[in-house]
Amino acid sequence: MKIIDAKYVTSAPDVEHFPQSLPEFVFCGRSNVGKSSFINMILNRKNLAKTSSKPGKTQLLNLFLINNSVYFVDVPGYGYANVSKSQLDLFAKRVNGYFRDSKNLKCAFLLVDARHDPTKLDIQMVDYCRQYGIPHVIVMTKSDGVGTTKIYSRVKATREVLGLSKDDKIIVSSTLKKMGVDEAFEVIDSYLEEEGLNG
Ligand SMILES: Nc1nc2c(ncn2[C@@H]2O[C@H](COP(=O)(O)OP(=O)(O)OP(=O)(O)O)[C@@H](O)[C@H]2O)c(=O)[nH]1
Ligand SMILES: [Mg+2]
Repeated sequence: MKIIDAKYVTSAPDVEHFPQSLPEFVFCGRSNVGKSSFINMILNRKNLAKTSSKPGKTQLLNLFLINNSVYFVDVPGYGYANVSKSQLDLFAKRVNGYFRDSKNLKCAFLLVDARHDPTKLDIQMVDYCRQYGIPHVIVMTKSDGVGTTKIYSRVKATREVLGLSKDDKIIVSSTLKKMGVDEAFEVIDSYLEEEGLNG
């Protein structure tokens, strides 16, 4: 898929508010893990998805329309202590509702921080996808914060903690080094081809 056009469409509380029925790719993970930054990087747009050093920036399901044919969905992050419990509950409700109700979700990009072992909530997210048969791929963000010699052991540890098999794909990513773009599009293209849609 070559990005010809990418634009922000709307922020919606649920899938009923999505303007069109199009194939969707969702980007989820802990608050501040780098979801919005990853979207901007792969779309090669600076601040299309709003990023922030303060967690909890993304609160609704933010929809981006790519080449008038695909949606990228930027969802609220989970599990950040500085956001009130009631707000976290609302975010979780929106994300769970999205997974439950979306009929067009092709693949979930599950982002985890390369610098640390996946958290309990990360593990839950992967288990959830497995349980409901949601195609998913793991993205290890902020890999620039790990020395190049250490990254292999970080990938290995992440595989172990998340219980991934050899065939489960991991994308090592860094927005500073622009790493992970081609790999992300390989995944996206493979799902679009499956649908007979050439991106
Ligand atoms: N060094 C480094 N910093 C990154 C990377 N990706 C994201 N960041 C930084 O991490 C912070 C959070 O990034 P966001 O993209 O806003 O994170 P998010 O997951 O969308 O956060 P919420 O919307 O709050 O859930 C920002 O300060 C980014 O600049 C990366 O690959 N390397
Ligand atoms: Mg965000």
